[in-house]
Amino acid sequence: MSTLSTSDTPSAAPGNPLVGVVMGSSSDWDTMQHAVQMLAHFGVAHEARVVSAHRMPDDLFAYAEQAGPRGLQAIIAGAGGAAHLPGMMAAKTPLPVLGVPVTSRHLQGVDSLHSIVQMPKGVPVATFAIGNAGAANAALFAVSMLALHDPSLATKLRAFRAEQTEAARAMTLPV
Ligand code: RP5
Repeated sequence: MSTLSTSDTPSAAPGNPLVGVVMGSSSDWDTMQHAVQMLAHFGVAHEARVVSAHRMPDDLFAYAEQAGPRGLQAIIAGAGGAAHLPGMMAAKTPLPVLGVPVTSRHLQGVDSLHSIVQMPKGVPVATFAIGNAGAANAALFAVSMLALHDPSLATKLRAFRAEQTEAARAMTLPV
């Protein structure tokens, strides 16, 4: 990947991505854009790119190895089918990896879910729901982690939750 820094030095400069959003194919974007939109909503610096586990294994290893030194705090990884990307990413970095099962053509993402959630003991991937909700929630979970050390982000997260509470309280039924 030509856009990757090769520096070993941790980078904390403002604007540098804190969350990496990776996916196995551009066909995953319809789902994974919901993670990116959520990070953008909270003003969390992020990046998004295709890193295919089976078509770009060397790039996957390079991304994982450079993620920490580049200053990433978490990686959201989405893939479909035999979804190796999140697990292999977790195998190559100690950073938190949040896995998003993408709906697949033949098994509707149950294959993706099982591939991601069934990590053997010792190398965890935090696994979210299949599809758009999982992508959005993975981003919200990353926001929650970052908010532990960012009071301004914590305030935004509380406001986001309060909006949902108000919206639910305002719900009406047709009876
Ligand atoms: C996986 O295979 C990707 O994550 C995607 O969900 C699925 C299909 O990829 P394409 O054939 O659309 O590139 O690697």
